Amino acid sequence: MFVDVAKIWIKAGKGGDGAVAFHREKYVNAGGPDGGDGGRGGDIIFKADRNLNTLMDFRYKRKYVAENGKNGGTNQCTGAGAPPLIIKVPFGTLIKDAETGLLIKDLSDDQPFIAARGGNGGWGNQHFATPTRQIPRFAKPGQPGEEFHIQLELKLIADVGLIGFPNVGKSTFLSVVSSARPKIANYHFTTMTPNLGVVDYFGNGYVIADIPGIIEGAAGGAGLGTAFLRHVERCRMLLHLVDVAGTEGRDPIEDFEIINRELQSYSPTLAALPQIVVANKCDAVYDEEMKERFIAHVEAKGYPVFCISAATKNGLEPLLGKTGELLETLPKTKVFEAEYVKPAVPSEKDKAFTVRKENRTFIVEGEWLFKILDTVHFDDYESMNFFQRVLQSNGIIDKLEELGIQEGDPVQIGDLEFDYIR
Ligand SMILES: Nc1nc2c(ncn2[C@@H]2O[C@H](COP(=O)(O)OP(=O)(O)OP(=O)(O)O)[C@@H](O)[C@H]2O)c(=O)[nH]1
Ligand SMILES: [Mg+2]
Repeated sequence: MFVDVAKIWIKAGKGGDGAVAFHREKYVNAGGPDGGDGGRGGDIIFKADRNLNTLMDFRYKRKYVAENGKNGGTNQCTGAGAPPLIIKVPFGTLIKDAETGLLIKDLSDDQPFIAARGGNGGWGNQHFATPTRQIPRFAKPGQPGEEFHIQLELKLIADVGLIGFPNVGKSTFLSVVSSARPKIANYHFTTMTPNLGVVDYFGNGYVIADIPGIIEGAAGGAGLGTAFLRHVERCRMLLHLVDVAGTEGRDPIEDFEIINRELQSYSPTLAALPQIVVANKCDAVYDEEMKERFIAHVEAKGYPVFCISAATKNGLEPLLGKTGELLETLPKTKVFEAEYVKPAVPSEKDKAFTVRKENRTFIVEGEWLFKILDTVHFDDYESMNFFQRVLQSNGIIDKLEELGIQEGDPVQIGDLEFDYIR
């Protein structure tokens, strides 16, 4: 089964906690603090892999969690960092923020991409010793790893997109110009999943993508809909195949116009790509006039048109040559620009806070403050002192006083509630 979209959840590892430990040695009493730092949590890394061509695996496994860093140890021992979790995806996979749909990364090269960063390890108590605080009984916990709900979306990478009604011979064409062997049959929607083929062009190759046929109303969901058009969205040009023999009793001019309308309603950018029109099944034409009318129609609209027969391989050379020539003048395959911006993590410097009074309680709020709060051990005198100094040195005490706080008034900071003591 071909799967080209998937929603998954990724979570990088948490950093290991810093250790609280004191140096122990025979004949040495009251050694200094020597608790080591926690190791970094594992990152979540995406890497494009040429051997993959579907997002099928992500149907069955939707949670990807990297390992946590190890906690710090005694004797200044730093905990081990966790290895990254590497997720392999096909070339051309887009990573989007699941909620907003904004593009985080277009994975269309070999470069690994760190999608979620592991948390830093916490500092061990060895860092918190000062001349006046010689026995720090606290250490910092590791930071959490980043986590995201993301949508993966495959947009194949090809130079040329083959578009047209079902049964016009797109797959037959691909099979005679490349070594690809797509299924070919005389019914609609033989092709249910995209096929890629490489055309040899003076030693260089260009890649053609054959996608399922499009019918009238496809943009509204008719037939297989237009979802597959995403696989020709990065193409540099299109080959628009039309059955000029009218083997199914349709008029080629009408077919041509319908497809262009469907393209337009799916994406004006896609519809504006350079198009070469390929009049196929010329071997089976019995109404020469219909064919001539068709050629005159598309030429009048400014499109180059080539008459071929994919079945008898007639007329292929000039078409493939022209396609190669045109490609030389066109920009490279599109790489989509990232749109998503990670919400800024409040930096140490950005110490904004608010204080408000509700009934008698003074409520202090500030993301950074909540983070520090997480690291405080309230049963430890030194640790409490440290927190009090944070409140003092950042002007929070001043602000409380300014708002008229009195001895014994309740103060609430996150989950912590205490009575104010001057
Ligand atoms: N006479 C004639 N028949 C052709 C030619 N090219 C393809 N056919 C036939 O047309 C039918 C459809 O061919 P496919 O290549 O499967 O068509 P398609 O456009 O890929 O069709 P879908 O995958 O269903 O969209 C098959 O029976 C082919 O043998 C041609 O040049 N001349
Ligand atoms: Mg086909």
